[in-house]
Amino acid sequence: MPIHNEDIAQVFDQIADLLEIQGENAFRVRAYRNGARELRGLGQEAAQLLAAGADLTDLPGIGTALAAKIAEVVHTGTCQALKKLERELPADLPELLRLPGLGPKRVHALHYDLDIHTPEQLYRAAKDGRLRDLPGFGPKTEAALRTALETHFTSEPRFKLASAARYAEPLVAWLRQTPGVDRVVVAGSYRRGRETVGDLDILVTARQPAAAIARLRDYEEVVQVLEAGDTRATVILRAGLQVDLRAVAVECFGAALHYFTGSKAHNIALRTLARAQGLKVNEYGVFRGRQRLAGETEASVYAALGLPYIPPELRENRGEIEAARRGLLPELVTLDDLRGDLHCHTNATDGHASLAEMVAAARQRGRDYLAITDHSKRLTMAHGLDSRRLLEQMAAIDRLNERLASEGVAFRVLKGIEVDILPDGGLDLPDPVLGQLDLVVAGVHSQFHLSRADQTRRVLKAMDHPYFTILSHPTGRLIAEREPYDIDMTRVIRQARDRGCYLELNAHPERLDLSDVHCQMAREEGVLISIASDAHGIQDLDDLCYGIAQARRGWLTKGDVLNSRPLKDLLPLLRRTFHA
Ligand code: DGT
Ligand code: CA
Ligand code: CA
Repeated sequence: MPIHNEDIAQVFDQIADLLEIQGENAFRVRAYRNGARELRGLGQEAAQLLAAGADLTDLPGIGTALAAKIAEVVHTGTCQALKKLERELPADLPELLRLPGLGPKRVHALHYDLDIHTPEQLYRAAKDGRLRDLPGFGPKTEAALRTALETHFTSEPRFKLASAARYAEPLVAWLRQTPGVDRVVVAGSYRRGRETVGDLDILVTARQPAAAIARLRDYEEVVQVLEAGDTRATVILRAGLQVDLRAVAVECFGAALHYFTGSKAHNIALRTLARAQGLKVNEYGVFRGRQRLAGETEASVYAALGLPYIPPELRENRGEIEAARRGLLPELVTLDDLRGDLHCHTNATDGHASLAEMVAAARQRGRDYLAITDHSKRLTMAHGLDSRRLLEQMAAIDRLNERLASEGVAFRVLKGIEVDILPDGGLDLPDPVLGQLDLVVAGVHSQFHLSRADQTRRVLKAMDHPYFTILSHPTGRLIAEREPYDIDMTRVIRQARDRGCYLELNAHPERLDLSDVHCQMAREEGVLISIASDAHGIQDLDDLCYGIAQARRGWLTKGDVLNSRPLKDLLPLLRRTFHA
């Protein structure tokens, strides 16, 4: 297996976490975190650079120690320094880091002050009220951990869609190479584009199903075979992800694909509709009595019930069957519909590619525009821009645009900022500066715990601001890590409608914020959505595909998406018609 930059970055992140848990000095910890960030933003594979004889210490943030470790991981697949740290600390300790609200500093306190190193011990301590007095904890954290641990013990782990894709894609490619295998499709929640996936449900058609099953068992990431029959198997991959494989007959493929794509709620609703027509639907087809009416394709299954094809992302029993019956299904937005990206960072703040590199990468991806929206000054950790530095960046963008125009390139760099929304609803930079930008993306980055009334008031007030254009990551949630802040989204959406501004669907795989349901609400109110990467490096520009999956689940059409507009139509939309 080739070693990807992401694999090495994960090793560095783990080292940084373990060092921080041990209380190592911040400088060393940061070196590994920077190294991980650098690797993720690198335009090429480190393994290829090494093979070409490149000196990795030429990369920013990579010194001799890190370069040696990159080479070690590339050549051996492991890292002795990480192994050593893992031996020094209890094996279950890193698992605690996955709990919401627990970073290395808090895990350090749990380990060294209370000798806690398993989720079970932590749960007992939370129940006994022993956590609240630890430094950095309090009664609120203690209660939140207790709730989180209760679900931790009762629920299976779920994988974020992007992470499931990292395992699914090479596995599908592997299965496709089986002689006699024709179709290989991942069904289930993965195909519906859900933000997290419990397991992978793979369907194949094959001349000899046994060959496909054998090929799966041979896959080098399979660590456990739970079940293997003639036409189906269940295995566990090294990452802990379960895979269900089923071989089905060609003439039933559509019916099986439909059945195993789900959702269960959609399937049940569809079967009810079928029964009312005297029909029966199962994984083999659509039947009237013993006569089989359809099943070779999914479209034939829907057609037999008198319905148009319903895209997988809509199959959640949230009104899609009724809409299909009435001919009111939306024509869902696609990745090709996006003309540009309205949220990204450069190394002027916490990004790791330069302005020129980000622009070149966006052009390479066939986009027509890219808005540069670095952080504002209040985010000191991210080295946020003050007025002076922002004006300098704007001048640099003007020069870059002039150069592109003189070369006859039809691409526009838009001048923007991701300005901090202050706790009182003010914006973190003065109007005379904001007014010179093409757009102002504004977001909440602090005080997540305000009451619902205060948080809502804060955001509504910010939107009253004459230069406010787009609300970034509107609820602040991080999937499986941080709950959304308590905010009245109905009022936020109506305010956006009334004030002529927009909401972002942040496509970062850990955010996917707006949720699908809120996208649907925004669409109903006629509020346009910006599907934005929030890229902090070149590779992140590709995350738009996850935003598209979420947007489709939220019923969005091309017309509902701000950045589906060509530049000439976009620019007037960015100019606010409302003035406070
Ligand atoms: P997940 O894996 O938890 O993210 O969610 P799914 O939707 O992939 O669910 P999974 O893997 O349990 O099952 C895959 C599909 O198989 C599911 O979406 C619909 C279908 N299915 C599973 N069990 C049932 C059932 O009891 N009734 C019906 N109608 N369909 C089922
Ligand atoms: Ca599944
Ligand atoms: Ca399954």
